[in-house]
Amino acid sequence: MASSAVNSAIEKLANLQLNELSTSSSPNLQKNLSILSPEQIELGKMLLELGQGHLFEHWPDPGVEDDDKKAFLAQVSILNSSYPGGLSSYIKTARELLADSKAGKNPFDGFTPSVPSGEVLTCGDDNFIQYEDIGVKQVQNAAFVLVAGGLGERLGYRGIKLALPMETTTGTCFLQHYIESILSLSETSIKQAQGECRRDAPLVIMTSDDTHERTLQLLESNSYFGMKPTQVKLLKQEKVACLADNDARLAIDPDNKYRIQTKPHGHGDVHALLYSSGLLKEWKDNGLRWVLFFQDTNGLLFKAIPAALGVSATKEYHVNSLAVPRKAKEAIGGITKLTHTDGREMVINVEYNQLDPLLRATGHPDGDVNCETGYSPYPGNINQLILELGPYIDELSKTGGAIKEFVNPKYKDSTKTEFKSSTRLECMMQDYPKTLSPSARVGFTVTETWLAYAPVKNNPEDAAKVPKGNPYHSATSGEMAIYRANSMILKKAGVEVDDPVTQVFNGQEVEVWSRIVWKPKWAVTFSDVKSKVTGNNSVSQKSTLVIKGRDIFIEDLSLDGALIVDSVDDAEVKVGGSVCNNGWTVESIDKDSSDLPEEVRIRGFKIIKTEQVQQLFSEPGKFSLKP
Ligand code: UGB
Repeated sequence: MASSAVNSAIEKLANLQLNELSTSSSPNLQKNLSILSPEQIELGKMLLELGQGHLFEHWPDPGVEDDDKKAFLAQVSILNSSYPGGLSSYIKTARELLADSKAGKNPFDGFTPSVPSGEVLTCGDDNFIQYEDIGVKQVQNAAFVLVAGGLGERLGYRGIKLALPMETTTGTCFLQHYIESILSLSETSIKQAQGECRRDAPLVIMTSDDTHERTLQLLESNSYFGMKPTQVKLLKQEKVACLADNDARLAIDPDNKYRIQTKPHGHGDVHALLYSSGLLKEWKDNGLRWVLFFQDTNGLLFKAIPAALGVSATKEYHVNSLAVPRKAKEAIGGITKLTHTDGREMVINVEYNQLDPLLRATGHPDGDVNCETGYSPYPGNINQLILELGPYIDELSKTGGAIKEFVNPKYKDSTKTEFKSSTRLECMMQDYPKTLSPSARVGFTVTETWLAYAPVKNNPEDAAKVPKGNPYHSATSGEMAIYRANSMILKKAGVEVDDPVTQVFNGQEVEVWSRIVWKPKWAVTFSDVKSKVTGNNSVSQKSTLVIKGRDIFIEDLSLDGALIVDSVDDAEVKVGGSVCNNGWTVESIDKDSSDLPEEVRIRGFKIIKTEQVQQLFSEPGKFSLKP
């Protein structure tokens, strides 16, 4: 007993001497060793070894602000454990990337860009319908991953973007629409692939400290919008440490000297999080084959998913990126074929801020410009990725999900020795293919913009400054795009829909189509729409048509006003005849009027509900609505 006490005392003394030796470069840390646990001392030593002694320069004697010192090391512990390879790896990469940036090294050095070829789809034609059919069958083998950790600084909305109404005719928010789309697609998939096993499609939502609580609350206060809570998993990404200078010295938070300043690391974190969560393996064991990634505010994305999944399955793509024709200088990346002088080739997204310099450096003196089609020759990446699960797991087993990072410091002057503000490493989910071997099957699928892409990213002031002809990517254009897409789809299905009128809201000129909205349970594919619309139908421009029930059939309807039809799942309703009323109108509002909610102000208009035919069929059976 006595000898073990002596041994332990000797050991403590030896440790103390060792710790004092290895912290001698920081007298302030050394003075405080007695208040720290062995783990905290290890973290402190690690920081010193990584050249981060400045973090202790302001540390007072033991007894003063001890809790703050411990909280600081607790944060260091999180920063260390949440980054693959820990802080030492982060700082090493940062030093390399900062040196490259200072030297003006082009990340695409040695690569020549050219226009790649991919699958181009036209909504409604036979090819599209065929791919949709194949894709829908595959949905039951798919998991869905929504990246929603972004703060949406460009939009400036105070809430989380997933809670924003996608359109204000029904007020459905993005998350509700996404979840209902997944549920309906799964339902259709299971029906079509008769006899095969039934399982609930998993949905992962990547959140961050900026969005996590509010995302959870949105789900919980709406009963997960009809999904089983066990179907949905939230994975929270951590922010990464900010860098104060070219030596990658960690930046101290200006508001708290005992915190390292942190900033988001980018949507690329999703791969490491999925890998470390163990979900990928679980999905594989459950027989899943696809992982579909998507972003927080694109109300059209599910219109292209079935066909794109059909392309993935047919062409056996390991990676399939969805794209739309891109306007030069539009803030979306360009899908580009890069060929290296050593013969390497890859098809990859070149981010919008890098495409112009890359083109100029490789013999295209005009940079990022439109070609004779009026669009950039490089398809625009809309960051909806479809990955085949097997090869994805194989790759992640090698990389742990780490994605090639970049750094984008804003220098004070041309000497590039000081930053205007701290910077950090970032990574993007679409950079995943960068580490793949040349044998990987990487492709992309282009669909029309009106069908697949209408993000809500820009605040009204910035949207109004977008060059004429380029998309606004605002709440105004995002909502109008929903009406346009639904109108165009009905037109393709044989309905006479009036041409739109042009109006200006929040300084943006937009096409205002009939306000046609349907729930995903009514139709998730073009074939669904076609099967539910027969005879001679017409919808005037001033009209609003809202279809909420599953088995609602539109037959010989003439609509000039507002019509809202809902039904329970066991009711079959035929809607026809002539509906004429004063309807719902779109009225311009002042974006600065403080008595309106922010969701309305950022659109510049509101819907005035004057008169409508509204009918709910709440009993099972066959019904007809012919006003
Ligand atoms: N996001 C996160 O989950 N975590 C983060 O740390 C950051 C973002 P932005 P960006 O298709 O529209 C991307 O900011 O970065 C989520 C592509 O890089 O809206 O400007 C965030 O919540 C670009 O190539 O987009 O540009 C959101 O859901 C182009 O394709 C998503 O990541 C463009 O999107 C995107 O974040 C586009």
